[in-house]
Amino acid sequence: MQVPNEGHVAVLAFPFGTHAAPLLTLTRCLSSSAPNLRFSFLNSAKSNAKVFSKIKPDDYRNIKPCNVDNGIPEDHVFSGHPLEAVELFLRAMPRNFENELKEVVANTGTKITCLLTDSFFWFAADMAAEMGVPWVALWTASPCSVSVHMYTDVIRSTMKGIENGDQTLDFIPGMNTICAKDLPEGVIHGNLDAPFSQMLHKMGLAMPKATALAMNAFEEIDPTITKDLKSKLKMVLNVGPFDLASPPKSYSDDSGCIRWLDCHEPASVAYLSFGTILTPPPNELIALAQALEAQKVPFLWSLRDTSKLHLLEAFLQRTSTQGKVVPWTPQLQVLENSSVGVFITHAGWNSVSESIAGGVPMICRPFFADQMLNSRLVVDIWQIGASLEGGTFTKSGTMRALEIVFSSEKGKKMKENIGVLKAKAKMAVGENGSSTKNFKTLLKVVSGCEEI
Ligand code: U2F
Repeated sequence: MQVPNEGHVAVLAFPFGTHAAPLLTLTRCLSSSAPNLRFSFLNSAKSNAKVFSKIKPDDYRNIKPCNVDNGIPEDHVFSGHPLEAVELFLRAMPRNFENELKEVVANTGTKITCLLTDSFFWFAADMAAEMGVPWVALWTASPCSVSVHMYTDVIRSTMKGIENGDQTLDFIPGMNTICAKDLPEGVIHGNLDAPFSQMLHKMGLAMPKATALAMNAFEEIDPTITKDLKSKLKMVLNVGPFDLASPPKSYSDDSGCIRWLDCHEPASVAYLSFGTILTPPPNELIALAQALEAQKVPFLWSLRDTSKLHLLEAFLQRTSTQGKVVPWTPQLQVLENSSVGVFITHAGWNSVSESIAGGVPMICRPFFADQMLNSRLVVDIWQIGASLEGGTFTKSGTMRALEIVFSSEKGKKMKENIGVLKAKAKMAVGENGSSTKNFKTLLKVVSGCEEI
């Protein structure tokens, strides 16, 4: 495909959770296909340092990290509220991005020809219109969850006054099995006026103005929702799963996780991780530890040192040959290792997607945001995982869930189902696959070759 010699793509990242990393992955895929384009990656200094430290300079020659103001006032003393840094950043938007964009244009002497942003940034619709350039939004989670935010007003008016959490969203295409209680907070429950809820609401309203909505998913995973989104938006481009489309060339494994996994029988190990933001409460961590020990399941557990404190020293000693507890794992490679038989997860989208790519069934313990939706998709729609009785970790409930995945007919079926989904994902990123075709279209949009 012919790509132009000029062009300057401004990439605007959301610096919390696992948002900037997949946006950088997509940027790297685009930049290696269009080496003549210039990419400026606008993100907080902290998040830029983190995401760029994981890749080699040779892999981002035409991508320049640019730091934006994180909105934290000098001498600010944090109160300990988990969303404080996020809310300060939201308050600094869009001014911080606008200021940095001016700098970037002045320093490079090249104007912006495309805005590629985290889809959270609703203000990019007007920004792009003013600049007269395309706006490409990346939704880093599932098609189902973005659809929920597009339908927020419909959900609010239809479900007004309904108290039953089991009420389904059967009035939205593809959501017959999704229940009110699966919705992220800020849609119908929780504080609808909180800055984060408002951002998501505005995002849903702004989305039809986007030139294209890109997603780290593949069309075959949710055809009904993808079709519906296509009928509402200018362009919907599922271009994932990123980890299959562009597997990392190298990884670091300081704790020797892969070596440890290699010493285990196929599909015998439980891998545990709860993403980058949350830690289950101490009582649940203890119940989980008791279940693993009682069930004698070999386990690899990604657990930050601060959370490890909640596990009794005696447990860690007793299970030192049965399990391995480390602060960070090369998760992609872990899930691809044939010894892993189950992934105990919070159902963050990246983790779900990586588990599908590895063909590993899940046990889901969702906590917030899109995690309840993802868990519903995993357990009831795709049937590639189990949930927990009562929704939280108890010793007996976790033992039961482990039994289901490892030793029941249902568990066998989950393994088959996830194998089928994995094969579809591989096809999607293959030579003539849907994600590959969508990526080519995305490349045209970003490089200015597509009529818009
Ligand atoms: C937020 O999710 P998180 O960042 O908490 O969780 P994931 O989406 O599952 O992403 C975790 C990533 O961190 C990696 C792992 C994933 O790519 O491979 N990782 C690792 O490499 N090693 C480890 O030991 C532990 C993790 C949010 F909370 C979710 O609700 C959203 O779905 C998600 C995406 O928007 O962002």
